[in-house]
Amino acid sequence: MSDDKELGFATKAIHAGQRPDPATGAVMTPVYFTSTYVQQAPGVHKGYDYARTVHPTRSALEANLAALEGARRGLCFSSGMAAIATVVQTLRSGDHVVCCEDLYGGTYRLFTQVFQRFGLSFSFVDAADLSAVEKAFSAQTKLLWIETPSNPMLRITDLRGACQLAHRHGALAAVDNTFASPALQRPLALGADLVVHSTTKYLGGHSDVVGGCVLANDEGLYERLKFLQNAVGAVPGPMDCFLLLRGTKTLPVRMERHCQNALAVAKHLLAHPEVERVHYPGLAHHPGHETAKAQMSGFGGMISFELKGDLSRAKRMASGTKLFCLAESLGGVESLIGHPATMTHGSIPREQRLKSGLVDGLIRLSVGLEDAADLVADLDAAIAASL
Ligand code: P1T
Repeated sequence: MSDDKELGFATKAIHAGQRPDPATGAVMTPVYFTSTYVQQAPGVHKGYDYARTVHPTRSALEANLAALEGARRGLCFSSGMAAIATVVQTLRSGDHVVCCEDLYGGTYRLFTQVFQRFGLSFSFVDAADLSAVEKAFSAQTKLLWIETPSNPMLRITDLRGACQLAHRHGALAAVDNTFASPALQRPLALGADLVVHSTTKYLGGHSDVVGGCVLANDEGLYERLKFLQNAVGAVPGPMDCFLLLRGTKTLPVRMERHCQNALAVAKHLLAHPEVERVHYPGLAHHPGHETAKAQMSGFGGMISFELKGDLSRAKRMASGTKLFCLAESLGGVESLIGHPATMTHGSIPREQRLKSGLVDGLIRLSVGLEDAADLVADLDAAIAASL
């Protein structure tokens, strides 16, 4: 991969990890539908022994994703949750994790309803406030877990400062970079030890595959994660890897348009008389705007906002759009609208949700690549109809 590291981001998106197939000249990476490989003698083979352990389509994707995040190593998983679980599985019973309090509901559920049963403990803090993060560390803290921008409040954490804090306390810093994608933010360069993605989202980009990945620079850490990838076995299939390789080729151009459209929608909502509050790091009033500007090259495609009026109005509005599909997930070419309190973040107790500002009426948008004027008109019509 060393030659790929010298190339620009868009070039890496298309070429990193991929070469024309030496056997046939096929330009696109073949989808190897095989679970095993012939051996010349017991233990004598071409480096491939069993497809859970190593798979050529997956290896191409892992090299591609590593290059995009500026990482030495990449590992792919069957979902974002599987990737996150594998990072946590590097810990031991008794270890403590400091986490941002605003985060994907499924991550909160995994931490509190699965891993807490195995003797791990988790503290959830406002990671936009580094002094709150610092206070949460104890002698047992082994991991800092950050989402920035966070899901769904679009909070911004100063990654350089947060990673320094983790290291000062002898902990590793892991960043879920799903909302930004490596096109807009590269946490390893800001001091993170691990980057995690739900590749289901911007990296795939077309809402047709579920996947996850972990990227790292440290060889020892990579070896521990690689061991778990094989020992636990939550690996993606070859077709999923192919779809993701197809997706990452257009990541830089898609993200540019996501950013443009989201900014146009956010500005429109901010000026709308029926809108109470807009959360988008690209808006000057957003508390994390300056930090986002310093550590991201664009503000992304995710927005959340509150309408004036009650919860039932918010639900009516979220059900009333025609172009925005009412659906979980994000990061695809098509626009989606969601109601976090009952959908993506329903597994977080209400008091905990409210602590991070996730009110019952919050609406979340994944702004797609359609014409911005059509998206704005769709939202306006749904807001008007919800009155
Ligand atoms: O869905 P999966 O590929 O397992 O990824 C989980 C995940 C991890 N991290 C973040 C920041 C996420 O947003 C997600 C999944 N999120 C949604 C499905 C959603 O609608 O928010």
